[in-house]
Amino acid sequence: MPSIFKSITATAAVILFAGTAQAAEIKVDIQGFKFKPAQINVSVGDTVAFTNRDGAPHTASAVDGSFETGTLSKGKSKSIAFDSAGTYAFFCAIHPKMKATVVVK
Ligand SMILES: [Cu+2]
Repeated sequence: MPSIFKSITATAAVILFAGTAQAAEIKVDIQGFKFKPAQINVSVGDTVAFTNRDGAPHTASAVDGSFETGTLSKGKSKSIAFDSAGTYAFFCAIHPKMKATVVVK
């Protein structure tokens, strides 16, 4: 095989690998009036899927207003994409003592 062809194939493999690595979806459960986990570590471009496991309704609402799931009833999910690095504190707008943080790197 000509070496230029090998090189192109290797480059394509690297691009494919990088593409899949960036598309992660991180699952966060809201259960027992807590966000689990309470600190969510993600990479830029990842999506966080919030799912309410409680009978009570909850939200995941950014303190700085940058994201908002709206009210999630039992079993409902909402996915939020994080496209900028930073630390995003959030809480439940219905039960403000429920707090957690998304750290995007
Ligand atoms: Cu709540």
